[in-house]
Amino acid sequence: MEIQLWRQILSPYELAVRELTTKFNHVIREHREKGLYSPIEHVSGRVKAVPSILDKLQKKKITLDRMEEEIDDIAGIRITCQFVEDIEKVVELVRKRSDMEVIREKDYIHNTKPSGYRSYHMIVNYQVETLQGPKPLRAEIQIRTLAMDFWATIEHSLQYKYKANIPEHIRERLSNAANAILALDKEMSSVRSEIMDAQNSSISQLKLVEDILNNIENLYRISNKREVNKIQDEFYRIYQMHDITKLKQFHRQLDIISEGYRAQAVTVDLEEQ
Ligand code: 0O2
Repeated sequence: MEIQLWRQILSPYELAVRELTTKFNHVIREHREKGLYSPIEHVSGRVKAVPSILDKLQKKKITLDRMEEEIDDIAGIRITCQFVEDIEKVVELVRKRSDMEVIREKDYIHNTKPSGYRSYHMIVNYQVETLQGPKPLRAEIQIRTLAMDFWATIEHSLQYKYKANIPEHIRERLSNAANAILALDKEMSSVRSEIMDAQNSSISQLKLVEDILNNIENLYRISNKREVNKIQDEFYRIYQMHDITKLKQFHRQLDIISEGYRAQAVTVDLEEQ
């Protein structure tokens, strides 16, 4: 097939990968904006490389004209989570979305592959808009923990190097490493609630500080600079105390002060009209 034709065929898949990556990144942002723990830690995506598509076609004895019908992972999205428990949450989240339709799920978490590979795969129907009109296509969403991803990435690069013939002693080491990853995920799950509490309070503290800084920045526009400098110094003093209750109190007071200044600014505006 001509290179130009490959570009044309793969272009909607590139769009799908960009859109899906943006959408799942937005899920992370929405959680953080609400001060909530996000079950999605990281999102990445790729369009399958042409040689990799050709290898798969050959391996599965698929003709080129059936490529789009038979290969599910031309568009691939990878979602990594911190904990095994988060995977189910992400799966639910994908199932509930109205902009994609799940057509198949493969649970390699409960049915670990003989290689030691663990991951949850969802094949979805997704539609992109192109100059030629709407284009329905399929995408594969791989959901796994950071630890599973670490193992899969290393093993994948060895598969690439050795093709199907990874030497026995390496295979054995990989299998040991897969068991270690399983144990690591279990260990992390056992302290999940403590880790989540710590992360939640750090997210809400970050949000609080962000709100305070925005408030102070706005005050510079509408009030006396010397007054705001004093408020800012007070913020630094409280911030250094590492006391979230005091910080929350300061935030509330700042809100009241800002309200007062805003009301004054509106009155002056009205008087000038
Ligand atoms: P690449 O280079 O990542 O694109 P099937 O459902 O069997 O008809 P398929 O697509 O082989 O078809 O399904 P499967 O087994 O779910 O594999 C899909 C993808 O999962 C693979 O794509 C890999 O990305 C990943 N995967 C599956 N098994 C393993 C494994 O043992 N080790 C690693 N590291 N990854 C795996 P590709 O096309 O094989 O490769």
